[in-house]
Amino acid sequence: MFNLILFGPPGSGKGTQSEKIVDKFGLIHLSTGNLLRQEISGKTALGLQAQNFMDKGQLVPDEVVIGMVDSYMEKHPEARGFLFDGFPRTAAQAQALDRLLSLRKTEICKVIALEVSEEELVKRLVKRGETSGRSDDTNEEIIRKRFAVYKAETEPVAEHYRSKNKLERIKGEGTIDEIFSSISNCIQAEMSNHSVSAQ
Ligand code: B4P
Repeated sequence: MFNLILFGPPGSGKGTQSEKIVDKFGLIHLSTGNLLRQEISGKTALGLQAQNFMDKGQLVPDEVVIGMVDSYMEKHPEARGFLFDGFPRTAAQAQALDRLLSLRKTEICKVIALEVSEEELVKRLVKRGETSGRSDDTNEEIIRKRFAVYKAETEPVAEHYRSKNKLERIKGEGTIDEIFSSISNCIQAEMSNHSVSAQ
C-alpha cells in the first residue's frame, strides 16, 4: 500500500488539495474533519459529542477519532493506499496510526506539510465561514484558538515523521494548481522510490 499524510494548520488547504490528490493517484481519502461533520449532520451520539469540541476550536478526544479512523479503514479493504487528511493531530493519534498500519502490514510513505502564514490562514477561514456555514469558521477568536491548539498539540507531530525522514515541507501559498503541482511532483518521486504506478 502507498499511504500519505497531508499535514498543516487549519485552512492550509488540506481538504482542497486532497480532492485533487485522490483523483490523480487513486488513493482513498480519509478526512477526519469530514467524517466528524458527517456524524454531526447525522445527529449521531458521536456527532453530538464531537460538535461540542469543534465549536470551541478544540480537538475531538483521541479515542473517538482513532476508533472512527479504524472503522473507516476496515470498510476499505480494497484500498491501494490511504490519504490521511487532518489526521494525526496529536502524538497519541500518530502512535495509534503506526499501530493501525502495522496491523495491516503497511506504513506511512510520506508526510506532506503545507506551510502558510497565519495572516493568510485567518483570511481564508473567515472567507470560508461566510459561505460554508461551518460554526468553527465564523468567529475569529475561535479561529485563533484553533491555531493555538495546532501549535501546542499538532505541530510537534511533524517531528515524529521528520525523525524518520518522511517529512516534506511544501509552500501552501500561491494558486491551488501551483501548490498541487509541487505536491504531485513530491508524490511521483516517492511512488517511484516505492515502485508504485500513479493509477
Ligand atoms: P478539518 O476539517 O481538518 O479542516 P481544516 O483544518 O479547518 O481545513 P483544511 O486545511 O482542510 O482547509 P481547506 O482545504 O478547507 O478540521 C476541522 C475541525 O475538526 C478541527 O478544528 C477539529 O475540531 C476537528 N478534527 C478534525 N480532525 C481531527 C483529529 N484528527 N483529531 C481531533 N479533532 C479533529 O481550505 C480552507 C479555505 O481556504 C477554503 O475556503 C479554500 O477554498 C481556501 N483555499 C484553499 N487553498 C487555497 C489557496 N491556495 N489560495 C487561497 N485560498 C485557498
